[in-house]
Amino acid sequence: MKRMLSGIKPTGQLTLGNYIGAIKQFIEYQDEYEMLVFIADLHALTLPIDAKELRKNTKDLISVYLACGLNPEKVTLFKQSDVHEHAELGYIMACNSYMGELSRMTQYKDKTARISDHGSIPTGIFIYPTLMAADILLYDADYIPVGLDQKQHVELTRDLAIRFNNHYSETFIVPEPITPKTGAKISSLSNPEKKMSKSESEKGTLYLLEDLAITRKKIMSAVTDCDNEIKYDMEHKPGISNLLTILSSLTGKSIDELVQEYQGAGYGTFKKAVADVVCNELAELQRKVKEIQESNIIENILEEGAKKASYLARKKLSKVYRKIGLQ
Ligand code: AQP
Repeated sequence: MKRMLSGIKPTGQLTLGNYIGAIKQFIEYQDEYEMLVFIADLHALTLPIDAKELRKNTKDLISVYLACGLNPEKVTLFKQSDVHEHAELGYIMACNSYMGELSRMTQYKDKTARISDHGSIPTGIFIYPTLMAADILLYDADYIPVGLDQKQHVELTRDLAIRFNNHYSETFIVPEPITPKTGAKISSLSNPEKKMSKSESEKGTLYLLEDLAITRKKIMSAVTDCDNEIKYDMEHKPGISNLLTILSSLTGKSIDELVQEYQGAGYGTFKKAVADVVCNELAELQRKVKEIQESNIIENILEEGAKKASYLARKKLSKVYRKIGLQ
């Protein structure tokens, strides 16, 4: 069975972008692949985060994974910081990478551009992709399901794996990214040119666990154009195209079908339809999250997951140590 791995960082409240671009894919693939899904809590430290908030986000993230249908009997679910080999191989990957290639990463450029002129840029943002490469290569993952924003990091991981294999002999599987056909990039509702992000504007971001009256309000006031025609055109009508993508991802209907269905309906009716579908899906999700958080199953699941992941990680890291002369 081929292996698949992915993770999300608990940097803030999870968004509909994380759900459509990542989590929904994990659920689809869990029967087909041997899956490892982790909480990328070390990655959450790349920008300053309060300890209490990190703990809460971590608990919410594992609850969302379970509420969405990730089955711990099939999927190894664990916390990155519980498996110390991630940080160790991360260091080796940093030594195996070049400053030039890391500074070309789009996410690094975007995130540093957002830090004010006076702010210092944390080193963690710079070496984020080398830790991510370690996350992937530790487990010999064949496929990495990601949204478009993370594809470049998987490509760098491939380069690092090939470089290491060439230098020290065959050690790592070279992974391939998988992006969803629809929903690989969900945009902000208030600025559809930009990605919907945990750390972006609250008005443009739909949070999975927020009050649904607020969710509905944000969708009804999503930025669109003024020609009132429901049509997919990312360049000229990014707002409506984004809403079509969201609706298509959640209903399973194709964009063409939806365009036909809402022809002549007007933006108000269309937005209401999107809001109904999103709110129904999130209401069910929120109900399950509450149930899981009241049930005390989380600790056991993470403990079991960490044991399984550590076993694999230890074996791989020891092979790496032998190759490079540390053992
Ligand atoms: N807007 C999005 N559309 C599609 N996929 C998305 N993902 C994130 N945003 C979108 C996918 O979610 C997974 C986990 O992402 P992450 O939290 O580890 O990192 P990120 O991509 O940096 O997510 P955010 O929400 O933008 O976090 P912050 O604001 O903290 O940087 C990945 O597979 C990602 O592609």
